[in-house]
Amino acid sequence: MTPHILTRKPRLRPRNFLINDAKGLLQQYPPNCRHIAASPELQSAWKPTRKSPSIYHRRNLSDRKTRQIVEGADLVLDLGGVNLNDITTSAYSAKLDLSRFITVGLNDVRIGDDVIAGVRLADVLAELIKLKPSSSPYRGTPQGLAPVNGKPSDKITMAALYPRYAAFLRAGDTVVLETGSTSPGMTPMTLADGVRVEAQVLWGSIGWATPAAFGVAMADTDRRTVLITGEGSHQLTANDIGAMGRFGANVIVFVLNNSGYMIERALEENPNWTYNDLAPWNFAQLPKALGCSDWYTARVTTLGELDEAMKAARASKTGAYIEIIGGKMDMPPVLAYAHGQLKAMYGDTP
Ligand SMILES: Cc1ncc(C[n+]2csc(CCOP(=O)(O)OP(=O)(O)O)c2C)c(N)n1
Ligand SMILES: [Mg+2]
Repeated sequence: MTPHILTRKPRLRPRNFLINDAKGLLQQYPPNCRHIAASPELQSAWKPTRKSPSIYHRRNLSDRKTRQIVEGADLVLDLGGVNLNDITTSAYSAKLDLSRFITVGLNDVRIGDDVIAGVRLADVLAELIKLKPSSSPYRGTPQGLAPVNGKPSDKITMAALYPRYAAFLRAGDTVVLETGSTSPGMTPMTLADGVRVEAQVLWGSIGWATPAAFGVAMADTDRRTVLITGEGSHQLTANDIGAMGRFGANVIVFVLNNSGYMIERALEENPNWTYNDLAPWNFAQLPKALGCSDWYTARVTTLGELDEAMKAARASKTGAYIEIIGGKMDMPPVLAYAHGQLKAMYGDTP
């Protein structure tokens, strides 16, 4: 039998405990049998770094081998109860056989039609972890970062931007990801060991990430907080940049300005529907207007400018704010895939 773990962010215990328990559990199986499938929240907390096991993201985000192993597993241990929807299955491309699932919910365990009630997820994990390991501990296969491409004079494309974000992030950073094209763009990226990721893709309420980054920065001043957001989401809560300045939170902020709600354009029949257009703010001027007079700010349109701004932001002792000008319909790969699958996902819309 080939066991796998499928899990999402449970609220029962601090997430790191559960991740560690689940990792411990995996150690009990031979290396070729240990793979993780996770929802966006947990994927982000458990990035495929050099030391961790390979992850089954959504089908079209995962490498072929991991995909084959998870989709062909005899048993999938689903911790928390994954909601299989258009986003989590990557436009319904995942081939997960639910009859092979054992779902350990917060308060019950489901195996086929049988429900065992009154069992807590944390308690089930605590017992499972006691099982005697059948092999030596897991050793991850080192995974490299995506190569950084493009000439300094090139316009900023998503193909060039996401590998740059990945290369920019380093141990000791906590990156906060906004809903929109940012999350599907960042989720497949391998990051350095020691980078923490915060996201709330399950609820996907836009505007969350800017104040969340403020809170994350205040909660742990030993780490550097990096916010990656789209400009549409940012417009809802950008006032919290002022709060960052007021309380001395030295967050590095990246705002992708792609002239509107791009993820909505990607997922709708009519991308140019007026709902997706925004008031054209001068984003790079916001920090000054909001009282962050000593922040580093930049508005970048080319890769050369972006690379320079990233260096300056990293060197800055105060906060930094970089407005990145992107294409109106330039999508990260997984979103581009979904854009081509609208009929399969949503059928014929009236
Ligand atoms: C409160 C709320 N309103 C609306 C939505 C629908 N929604 C999801 S993503 C998005 C657009 C995000 O645009 P932006 O932040 O500019 O990111 P982009 O996709 O353009 O990179 C919208 C409107 C939502 N998820 N939450
Ligand atoms: Mg946008």
